[in-house]
Amino acid sequence: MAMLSFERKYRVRGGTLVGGDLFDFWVGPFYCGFFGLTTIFFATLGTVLILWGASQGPTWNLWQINIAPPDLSYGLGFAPLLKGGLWQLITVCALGAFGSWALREVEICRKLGMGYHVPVAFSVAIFGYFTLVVIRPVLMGAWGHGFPYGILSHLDWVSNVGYQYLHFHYNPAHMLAITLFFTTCLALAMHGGLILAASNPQKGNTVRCPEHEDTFFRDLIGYSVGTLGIHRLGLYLALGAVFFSAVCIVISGPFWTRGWPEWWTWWLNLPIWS
Ligand code: 07D
Ligand code: 07D
Ligand code: U10
Repeated sequence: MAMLSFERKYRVRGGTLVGGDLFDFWVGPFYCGFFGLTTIFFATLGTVLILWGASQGPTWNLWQINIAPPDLSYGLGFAPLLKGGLWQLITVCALGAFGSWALREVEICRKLGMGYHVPVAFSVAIFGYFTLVVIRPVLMGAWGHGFPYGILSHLDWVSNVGYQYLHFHYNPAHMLAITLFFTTCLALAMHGGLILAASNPQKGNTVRCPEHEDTFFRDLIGYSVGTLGIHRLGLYLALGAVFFSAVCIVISGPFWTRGWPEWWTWWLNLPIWS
C-alpha cells in the first residue's frame, strides 16, 4: 500500500495514554497527542532558558555558549538563577521533553499495534543522561557534579572528569561500554552490507532471499544468527553499550575515588601469585 494511503487508513482514534480523544490529531506528518504538547512545551521553554542564559553570558559564539551547573557549595539545594539555577531548570525541561518524547512514541506504538521496542530503547538513552545529571550528582551530594550545557564545555567536563580518575580507559565498565559501541558499528556495517548486497542487485541480476544471507555467513564463519536475530543482537548491543556507559560513570566517584589503574591491583593481589 502506498505510504500516503496507508497513513490515511491507520490514522484512527485510540491508543492514547492521557487526554482521550482531545489531542488525538495530526499536524502535517506529525502525530500530536498530549505528550506532543508537553514535548513542545518543555523543549521550547528549555531552549528559551538556554537563549536567555546565553544573553546574560560573555558570548554568542555557538560553540562557547555555556550554562554551568551550580557550585559544589550549593550541595543538593536550589541555586540562584545565574549561579546554576538556570542549569537546574533546563535539566527539568530536558527530562520533561525526553520523557514526553518517549511517551509519545508509546502512544504511536499503541495506535499501530506494535511492540514498545523503540520507546524502550530511547528510555535507555534517557537513563544515560539521567545518570549523568541526577543519579551521580545525588550520590555525590551536589548538583555541581552534573555536566555543563555547552558544546565545548561539555567536552571539557568529560576530559576533566576522566583525568580526575587518572586514566579513565582503565575503568572496566568503560572498557565494556566501548567494546559494545565498537561491536554495534561492526554489526551495523555487516548487516547494512549484507542487505544491500542481497536485495539491491546490479541491473540484470535478481534479488536474493534470506536463505542467501544465511548461507553467506554459514559459508564464511559456520553460523548465521538469522534475519530476525541480527536485529535483536543490534538492539542488545546498542542498549548494552549505553547501560555500561551509565555504570562506568556512576561508579566513578560514588564507588571508586582513586585512579582507575589502581583498581586493577586486585589482580596482583590474587593469592595464586604468592
Ligand atoms: C546524530 C542524532 C542527532 C542529534 C544531534 C545533537 C544539541 C545540543 C545545545 C548549543 C548522535 C543535537 C545537539 C541539541 C545543542 C546547545 C546548548 C546523535 C545523532 C546532532 N551530548 N559528546 C556531541 C549531546 C554527553 C561527547 C555532539 C547531548 C555526555 C563527546 C553534540 C547530550 C558525554 C563528543 C552532542 C550529550 C558526552 C560529544 C554530537 C545529552 C558522554 C563529541 C552528538 C543530552 C555521553 C561530539 C562538540 C551526536 C562533538 C559530541 C550533544 C551528553 C561526550 C553537540 C544532546 C556528557 C566526547 N555531543 N556528551 O551526534 O562533536 O550524537 O562535540 O546528554 O566529540 Mg555530547
Ligand atoms: C548520555 C546521550 C543521551 C541523549 C538523549 C537525547 C536531544 C534532542 C534534537 C536533533 C550515553 C538528547 C536529545 C537534545 C536533539 C534534535 C532535533 C548517551 C547520552 C537522552 N571514551 N568517558 C563515555 C569512549 C575517554 C569519560 C561513554 C571512547 C578518555 C567520562 C562511552 C574513548 C576520558 C565519561 C565512551 C573514550 C574519558 C565517558 C559515552 C576513546 C577523557 C562519561 C557514551 C576511544 C580524558 C561517559 C554515561 C554514552 C559515560 C563516557 C567512549 C575516552 C572520560 C562509552 C570510545 C580516556 C568522564 N566514554 N573517556 O554514555 O559513560 O552515551 O556517560 O578514547 O561520563 Mg569515555
Ligand atoms: C529506521 C528504520 C527503518 C526505516 C526508517 C528508520 C530506524 C525499517 C522504514 C528511521 C531512520 C531515518 C529516517 C534515518 C535518519 C535518522 C537519523 C540520522 C537519526 C537522527 C534524526 C534527526 C537528526 C532528525 C531529528 C528531527 C526531529 C526530532 C523532528 C523535529 C520535530 C518537532 C520538534 C515536531 C515534533 C512534533 C510534536 C512534538 C507534536 C506535534 C506538534 C506540532 C507539529 C507543533 C504544532 C504545535 C501545536 C499544534 C500545539 C501548540 C503548542 C503549544 C500549545 C505549546 C506551546 C508552548 C510554548 C512554551 C510556546 O529502521 O527501516 O524505514 O525510516
